[in-house]
Amino acid sequence: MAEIHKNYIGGAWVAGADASDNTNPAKPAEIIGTYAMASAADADKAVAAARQALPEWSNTTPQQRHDLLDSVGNQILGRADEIGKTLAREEGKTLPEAIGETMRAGQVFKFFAGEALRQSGEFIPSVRPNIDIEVSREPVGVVGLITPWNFPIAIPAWKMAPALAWGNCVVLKPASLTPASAHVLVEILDACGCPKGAVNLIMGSGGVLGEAMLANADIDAFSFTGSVATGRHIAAACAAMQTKLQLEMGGKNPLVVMDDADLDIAVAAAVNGAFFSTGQRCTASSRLIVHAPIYDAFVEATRKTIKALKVGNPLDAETQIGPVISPEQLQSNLAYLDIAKKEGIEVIGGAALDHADKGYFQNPGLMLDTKNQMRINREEIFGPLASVIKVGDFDEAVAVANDTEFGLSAGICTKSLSHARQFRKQAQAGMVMVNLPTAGVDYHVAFGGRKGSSFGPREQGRYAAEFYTTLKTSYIQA
Ligand code: UN1
Repeated sequence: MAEIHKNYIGGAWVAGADASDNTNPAKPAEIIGTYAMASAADADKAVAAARQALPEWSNTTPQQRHDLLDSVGNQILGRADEIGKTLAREEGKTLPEAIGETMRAGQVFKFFAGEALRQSGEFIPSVRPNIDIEVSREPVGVVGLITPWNFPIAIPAWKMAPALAWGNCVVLKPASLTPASAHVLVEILDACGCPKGAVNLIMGSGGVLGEAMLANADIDAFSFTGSVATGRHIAAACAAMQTKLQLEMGGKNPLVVMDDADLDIAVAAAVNGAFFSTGQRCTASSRLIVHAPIYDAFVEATRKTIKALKVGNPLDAETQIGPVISPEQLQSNLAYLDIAKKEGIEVIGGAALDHADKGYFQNPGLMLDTKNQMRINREEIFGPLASVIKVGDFDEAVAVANDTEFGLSAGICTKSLSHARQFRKQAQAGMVMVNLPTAGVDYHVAFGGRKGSSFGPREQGRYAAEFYTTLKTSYIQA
């Protein structure tokens, strides 16, 4: 029998109630490995193990926490090629994208190793005599992390590293489609001497494990990245239990192209933002809002670039776009194309590809001359599809960009300092990009959005302290 990759609870590798095969979306017959599926009881054990480890881990010195995170970061960086290959095989992004994501995970650990040393408080004189005030930060406690399949190592890393840096214990539930990358990450934590129970990994169904975690009052805070529907469900459960919450959900990110843009930069930003990582990024540039005078030239140049993109096996050196994650996702993408066609929209590309390996391949697709009110421009598609919307002037571009229930990232391509400045001020989004794709973010600064995209404090950089610590204000009378 094939080896089963186990859950990690209280520092021990433990079998689950069941197991499932992790397959390659580029070659569904290829099994990457068999992964344990934890039960609801395992989830409770993982939470209990984290709770038990908390007094010791939260009282380690900043040096101890730094050293653990730093060596985890070094290990990840040293094994980036090998881990990236596993990631590409289970998720489907290209090998350079997968290695890049793995490096990002390593850099995140190194960054938060430094943050463990930089923790500080405030000393404030009281308004009353002979009293001093100290405002300090303490760990939140046990944090539940639920992560998506599209960044299967970077997102677990950017939730786990700050949690550990500031003395919290963790229960991680990675997406059931991509357990291998999270498993490797936890193996590295174990090998680097992470204390028993400080990190726990439970793999398997979100319905079973997510619900068990939500019902467990011993989890002090939840950080979730995934769909809007699941996020709202988690929010309702957390509100009822007064559990601290951070949500990162969908996007319908606008990329505005003004007629004063450098056309090459604009096309490169649009193609990268919309189609790289197979468009499976919450930061994807899915609405290309194009100023009428440059519309025809932009569409023509983008059409040429898309036609030349090589869709194929992520491990092949010439591949630029890997497969879609699953047959269900592919069907959903194709259904959106049908919706567009029924509305009379012309579509360039977008067809599913017949492939010898029966992978879930789809050509990148561009929907032309769409209206912002159409369903394809309201809902997140999460595939290699983008739409183009023509606008008459800058003010209309901004109005269309902001006319969405989401607000994660917004971009503009322009050579005008004034347009760039106005757009940065007016965009209702957590992140603004000038002459760049809406996707592709740094690891050391705040990440997150507004409106329906996000809820709670930002992730990443030192801003992550808002979520992973809680304030204490102490009054001391001498
Ligand atoms: C990026 O664009 O570099 O799930 C990161 C997502 C985001 C991460 C995007 N949380 O797509």
